[in-house]
Amino acid sequence: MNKSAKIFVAGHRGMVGSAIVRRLQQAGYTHVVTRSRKELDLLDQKAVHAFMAEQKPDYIFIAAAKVGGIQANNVYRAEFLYQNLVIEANLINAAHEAGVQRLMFLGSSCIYPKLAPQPLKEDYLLTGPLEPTNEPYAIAKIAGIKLCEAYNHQYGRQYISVMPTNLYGLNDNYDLNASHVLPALIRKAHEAKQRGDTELVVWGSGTPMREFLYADDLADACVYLMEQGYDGPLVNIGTGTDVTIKELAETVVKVLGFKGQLAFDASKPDGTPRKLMDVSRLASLGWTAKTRLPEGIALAYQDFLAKLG
Ligand code: GFB
Repeated sequence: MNKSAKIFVAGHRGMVGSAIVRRLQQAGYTHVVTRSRKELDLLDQKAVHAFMAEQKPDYIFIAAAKVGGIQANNVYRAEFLYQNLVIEANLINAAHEAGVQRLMFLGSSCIYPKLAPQPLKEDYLLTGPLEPTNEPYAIAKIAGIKLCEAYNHQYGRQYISVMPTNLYGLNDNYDLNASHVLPALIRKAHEAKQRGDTELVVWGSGTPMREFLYADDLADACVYLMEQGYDGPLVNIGTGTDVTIKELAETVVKVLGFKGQLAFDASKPDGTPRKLMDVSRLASLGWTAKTRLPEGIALAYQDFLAKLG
């Protein structure tokens, strides 16, 4: 990518989009284009087409999506399916119509079958039934991958798809009903410590296993792949190691200094038992994650505290 190339980052206010913008700016890219939701509603097909026709970016990163943790995915099933389908369809189709040649679409590890062998290889896509709690989101993301593949196949576009594992980092969502597990545990541990509680409630059994990638590492991988001119099939982005939710909770309370006990609320869903990414494709392209979990948790906690004011 030329340092003066016009690069549109869709979703720049979110955790992932803001990390990509930060990474691009650090690397000296001078023409990064962003639009707030007020300036450009990505659900509005006409507006997205007009924006794309006017801007004609050289590169696009699609980090805009309706996202959330296990509960939000499970409850707001219609919004997760509809909004994600429309956002990605508007952006990918408008990019093609405007003649944009290079685009990166960000998906999620939940696109893989619930009971796929571990670690999850890219080839396992569409080999079995999905995890029910996030099936709508996964179906929308799979449609996005297939849309990119179709434009590549039919029109010679270079629209690549990357599948990040579970993410955390700066600008995360700390709303306990909508957030992912890691920000939820940071908030719960912080508040429990402040109140002097003796117990912290963790959802589910604590036995599911998850892999956690710091969002700035993800952004680094995304920019790296674009800079390399990577033009192949979808690529997993993760660390290659996972922990149980119980181990995660133990790490969070240790980093934050909460001294009480963990309790497990079995009335909440566990979701998929395990989703560890096979990151060998990414490693063969020369990229590996850097931020270790306790260090990343400490950085996310600093950001959480800073935003509390
Ligand atoms: O991060 P999370 O919400 O999403 O939950 P998924 C991961 C695991 O942590 C589940 C447990 O087993 C939860 O039951 N957990 C424990 C908690 N305590 C909490 C808590 O306080 N809050 C939350 N949220 N979880 C999402 C998908 O699945 O992962 C999305 O729904 C997306 O589609 C995303 O793919 C990456 O890892 O289960």
